[in-house]
Amino acid sequence: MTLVMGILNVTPDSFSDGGLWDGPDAAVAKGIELAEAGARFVDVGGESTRPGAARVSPEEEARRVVPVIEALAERGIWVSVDTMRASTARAASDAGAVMINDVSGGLADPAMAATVAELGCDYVCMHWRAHSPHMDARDDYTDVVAEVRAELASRVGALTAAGIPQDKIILDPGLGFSKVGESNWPLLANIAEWSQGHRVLIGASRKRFLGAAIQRPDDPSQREHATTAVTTLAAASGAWGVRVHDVTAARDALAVLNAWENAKRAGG
Ligand code: PMM
Repeated sequence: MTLVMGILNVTPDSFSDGGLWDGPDAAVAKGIELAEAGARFVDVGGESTRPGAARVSPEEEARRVVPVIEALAERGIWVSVDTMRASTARAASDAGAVMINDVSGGLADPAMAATVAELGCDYVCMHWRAHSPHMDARDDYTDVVAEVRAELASRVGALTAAGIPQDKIILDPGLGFSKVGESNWPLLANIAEWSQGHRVLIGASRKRFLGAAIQRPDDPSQREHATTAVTTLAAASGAWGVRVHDVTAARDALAVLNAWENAKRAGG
């Protein structure tokens, strides 16, 4: 069954939950809540990647995430760290993180691939073209599925050359990253065309393109039902995981899908 990754942004400025769990105690409590709601992983991030966001220093990023990861890992919760930096990936792994989630697929930090190879953990390689201030301008595809497939294949080549085994690499289409509106949908509708046999993670939760689709563009908190629809469809298309803010909503959708598919298998 598709697993759920719960989002825990320990940042003052993420687009949906920024500032809410800013500070280790509130963040740890939120992480425990996500795990209790059924998140297989809690994805801890210390640097916002919202369009236009400025970077934080490596020291500040580690200061935000390490204590939270330690506290969650101590409780037996599986933590992934959402970082583009090899130094943060290593500090997070030392603190107990079991997976590295890199929205740049190794492009932002040339040391990332070798570091992950050495850590020996699972690695989410997301499709990415540019840092936040420049990413919207890079939504310039002629065939988004073919280009994302080729660019991910090139990243997989570089990552495996650095020593990361193929089967440790999870691919993510990077919804909303250099994909402003319509570019997102073909990637969701054609997962098998770009995923090249890898496990697939889908991160649609509350993103702008959902606001556009439901014609309520302004408030991310109004995108929850649309997110749940994407969760259901992504799972039915074989996604390995979904990265979401509302874990209960995702788990409910997956339970419904599971019951549906069981009945289908059992026949009429
Ligand atoms: N999206 C965001 C951050 N990290 N990681 C992966 N693997 N996939 C995503 O789509 C993704 C990500 C931005 O959203 P947030 O501000 O809600 O964390």
